[in-house]
Amino acid sequence: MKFAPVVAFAALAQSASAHYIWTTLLAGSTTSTAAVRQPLNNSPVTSPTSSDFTCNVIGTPATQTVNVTAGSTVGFKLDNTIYHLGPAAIYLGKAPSGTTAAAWNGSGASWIKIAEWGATYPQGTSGAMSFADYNLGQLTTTLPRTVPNGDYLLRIEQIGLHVVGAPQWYISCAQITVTGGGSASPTKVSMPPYSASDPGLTVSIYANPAPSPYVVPGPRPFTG
Ligand SMILES: *[C@@H]1O[C@H](CO)[C@@H](O)[C@H](O)[C@H]1NC(C)=O
Ligand SMILES: *[C@@H]1O[C@H](CO)[C@@H](O)[C@H](O)[C@H]1NC(C)=O
Ligand SMILES: [Cu+2]
Repeated sequence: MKFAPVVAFAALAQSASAHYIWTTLLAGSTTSTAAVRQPLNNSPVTSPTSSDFTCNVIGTPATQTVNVTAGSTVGFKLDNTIYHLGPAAIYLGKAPSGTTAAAWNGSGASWIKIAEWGATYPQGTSGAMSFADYNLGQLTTTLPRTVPNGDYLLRIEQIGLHVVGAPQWYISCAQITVTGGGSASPTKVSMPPYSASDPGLTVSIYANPAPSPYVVPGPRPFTG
């Protein structure tokens, strides 16, 4: 009985340290923290309608924009491993002509999804649904070869669904310049690309049997 407060404190400390930050851009052979708009802290964004949904609460602005050849591997490295069950996605947003990645805030219908990590079946050993990104420390994909040259924000989101009805978004944006691209013009969306009532957000990951099929929120990825 008298140890109960100590146990409660330990549990709180563990849940706080279980948050995480996408600190590092991986782009071809380049690794950069300076190209990432560094989040203020590891607290998640808690609503798609938050003004911080596009690029998180910025603590330190990016000081670099990294050149990336279309067709290269791009992604982000975490300061931890993905601790909360839920999907992840990488989006690519084109800075409007006449502006730069550094100057753009991500507004407007400028975004495509280029990768997603969804549910894996059957259920994980914890009794919850399992997800393809769970426990990983970095997520990467191929920058589509056919996207036009120019300045872009590369944005990652991992959505913790561990508290049913209260999703947590772990988001970062990095500034890149694409070279060697093409002339594709895939359909673009604005941020947020879905609403809080999306079934991919309201799902109970603890339901047994696991809900099926699970659809990652947002459009399907463009792979060029
Ligand atoms: C990106 O490429 C341009 C054009 O080749 C070059 O001028 C610039 O220095 C490069 N930027 C970086 C950060 O390497
Ligand atoms: C983002 O930039 C657009 C265009 O410059 C501007 O209209 C909008 O108010 C900005 N949004 C925020 C949240 O700063
Ligand atoms: Cu957490």
